[in-house]
Amino acid sequence: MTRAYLALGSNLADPLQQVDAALRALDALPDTTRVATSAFYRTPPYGPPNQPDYLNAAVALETALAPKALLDHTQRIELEHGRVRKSERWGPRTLDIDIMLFGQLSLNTPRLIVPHYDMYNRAFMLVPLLELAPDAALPDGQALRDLLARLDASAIRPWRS
Ligand code: 5RW
Ligand code: CA
Ligand code: CA
Repeated sequence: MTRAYLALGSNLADPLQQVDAALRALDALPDTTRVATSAFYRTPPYGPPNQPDYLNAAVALETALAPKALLDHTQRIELEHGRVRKSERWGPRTLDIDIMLFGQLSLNTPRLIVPHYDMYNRAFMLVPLLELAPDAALPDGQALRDLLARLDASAIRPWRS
């Protein structure tokens, strides 16, 4: 069994409902248990401006799935929850599920890069992850709390404050 951490994001079509549906879909994955879920955070959009705030959260799974099988499932869940691929890169989306960490695995393939290629720059990924795993580290040993300390997390708030 491998401990994997996923990042969830939504900024369209009632993000709370989207993420709630995603959690139920993750609970239905074969050979996988959801062992922890972070609080839900309200985060300002990075990337293209003029899109709604995001709901971001993190989930810890114990899974016997292979990384690519887990990716197949998370992409299926995204599509089942109304995600439409738009031409605009990084545009708003109903549901985004990213694999942040998969045990201590490092993987760099065209379809899947683990750890998530930019998580160390994204407070909206690190804050929820560190809530679940304060001692989490990259496969090279870098403590994620040290990486977060370099970022500005001041705009990250509870979804409902
Ligand atoms: C593009 C992330 C540029 C950081 C992207 C960048 C988001 C988000 C995206 C999310 C928030 C990828 N996904 N903003 N922007 N939360 N707050 O999940 F610098 S698009
Ligand atoms: Ca993402
Ligand atoms: Ca994604």
